[in-house]
Amino acid sequence: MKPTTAHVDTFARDHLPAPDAQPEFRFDLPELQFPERLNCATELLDRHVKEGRGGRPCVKAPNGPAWTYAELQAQADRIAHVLVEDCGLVPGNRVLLRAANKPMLVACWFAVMKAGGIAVATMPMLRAKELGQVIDKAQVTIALCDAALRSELKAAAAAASSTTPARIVCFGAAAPRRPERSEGSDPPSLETLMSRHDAPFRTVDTAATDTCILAFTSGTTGQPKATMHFHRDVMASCVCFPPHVLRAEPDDVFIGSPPLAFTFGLGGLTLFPMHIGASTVLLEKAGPPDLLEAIASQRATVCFTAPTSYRAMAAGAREKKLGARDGGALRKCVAAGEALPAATRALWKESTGIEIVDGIGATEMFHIFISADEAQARPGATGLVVPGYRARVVDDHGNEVPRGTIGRLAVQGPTGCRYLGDPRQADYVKGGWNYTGDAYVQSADGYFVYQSRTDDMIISAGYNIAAVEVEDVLLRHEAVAECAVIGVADDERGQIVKAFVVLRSGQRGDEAMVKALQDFVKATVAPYKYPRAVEFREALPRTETGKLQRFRLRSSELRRAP
Ligand code: 3UK
Repeated sequence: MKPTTAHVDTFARDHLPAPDAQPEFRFDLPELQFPERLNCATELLDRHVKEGRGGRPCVKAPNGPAWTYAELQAQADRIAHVLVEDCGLVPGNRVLLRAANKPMLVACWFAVMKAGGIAVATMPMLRAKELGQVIDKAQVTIALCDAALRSELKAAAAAASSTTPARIVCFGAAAPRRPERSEGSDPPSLETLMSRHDAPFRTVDTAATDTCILAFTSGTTGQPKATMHFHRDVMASCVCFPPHVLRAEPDDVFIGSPPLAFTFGLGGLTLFPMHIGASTVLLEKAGPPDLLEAIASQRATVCFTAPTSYRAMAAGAREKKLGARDGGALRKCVAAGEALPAATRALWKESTGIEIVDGIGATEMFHIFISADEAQARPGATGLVVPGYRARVVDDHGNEVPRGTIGRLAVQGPTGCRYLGDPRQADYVKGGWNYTGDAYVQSADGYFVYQSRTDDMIISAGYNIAAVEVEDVLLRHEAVAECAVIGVADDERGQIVKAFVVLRSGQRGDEAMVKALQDFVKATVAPYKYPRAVEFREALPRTETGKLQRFRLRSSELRRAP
């Protein structure tokens, strides 16, 4: 009989939360019945080649390589050989990946999967301090790094207290001018090592329950948390939201902004297209202007990005006629990461004809678990529970509250929270349910309406005020480019609503503008929700994944208090 794991290095298994601290996993759909042995690289990559689709386009960069499925497989196979034969990887080892979104990062990711390793992808923007925390926490032994990003990683590896210092192999360096001299001093590049291997690599026969990625949570304060996901979880993410809500086709061309180190990006820009044999365009720079340009030039059809990015692209999208309605190629747009304001949904629809597919996901849950397709979309609501998941709104004791009542969101499904050796497991998972930290209201007909992070609800003079609702109103004002609303301490009212506003260019942030915005809110929603304080900013603090960092706005308020 085969052992229940292919891992020789048992680090991940040894640091799983105790069984009773884990959520209950549910496999309620026929497509969620996974075999005991499962490797996601076999399913997402090798299978297409084996079944004759090797010549189909798979992954490209606008100014870089364009690989078919067979070509990506050949690259991944060479890298897997390098990992095993040159770097000594054994199944279960953690491999840190550091690069902007590009085909070579996807090849490295699949190489790790094929070799039975555990991918620890990192956001390109991370600095040595954060990378050091990742190396220590994940006990990284090997790192594959874009040469352009190597200096911070080298500094991190040198400073890390990890007992097994990471071996760093770099790729993508400009060809050295005098190769004969640099060969001696620098370790060989990944490309050099790859050129010595051209045999196919036999994908390791991993267990469905072997951990294959450690995904670090983004944007929070304090010690980073690493979530653990199995080969089975990766495949589960491909058979819930994508076929039941997104419904993309093999001829679709995916594009978007989230880094592949963020599970939103990994799913939307690699796993989901590859599961159906479609293709994906990866952008190293994917700010709104770059993304807009690339959607047009690549004739992309499915886009994954954050709500603010849609808002920032709306005018350009109309000009460039991106939407299928206007003769463009774009036909499906997914927003996640934070609440999609109804104003942004409406703006994007006017500009492109496309109804955005909103979806809430989380690093802990791997991907989207509440969403709505174009036909079911309801402005201001996230949507309905995605097939394969269960969700409910509960009180502080875990009891479901009546429809229409605000409470905590609790979720169960085929994926769920497993923090790597972390006592905070008990904050996210209670009684078998995952608590995402979001406050929601469920409508009588089942729609989930986002209210706030559970710690973001503003309570002013006894009123519950959801920050996103006030933001949505402000975004409808013509002078407002971006905004964020928080509660700040107030002697008289407990808290007051404060808005941080980024104005459109040409608008003046003066007293008259403050008054205009306040009056606008009072005229649109219940007047008690208006922002008593308004501050104009050049920009708002965001994570690399585009998520607003309200805690940074809150802490800037605390520091200013007398
Ligand atoms: C918030 C949303 C309202 C919410 C993610 C899709 O964002 C992702 O993962 P993170 O771990 O953050 C999770 C938290 O972000 N959020 C995400 N989407 C929405 N709030 N409406 C939404 N549509 O607070 C959630 O708890 O960074 C999103 C897929 C994979 C992901 N990792």
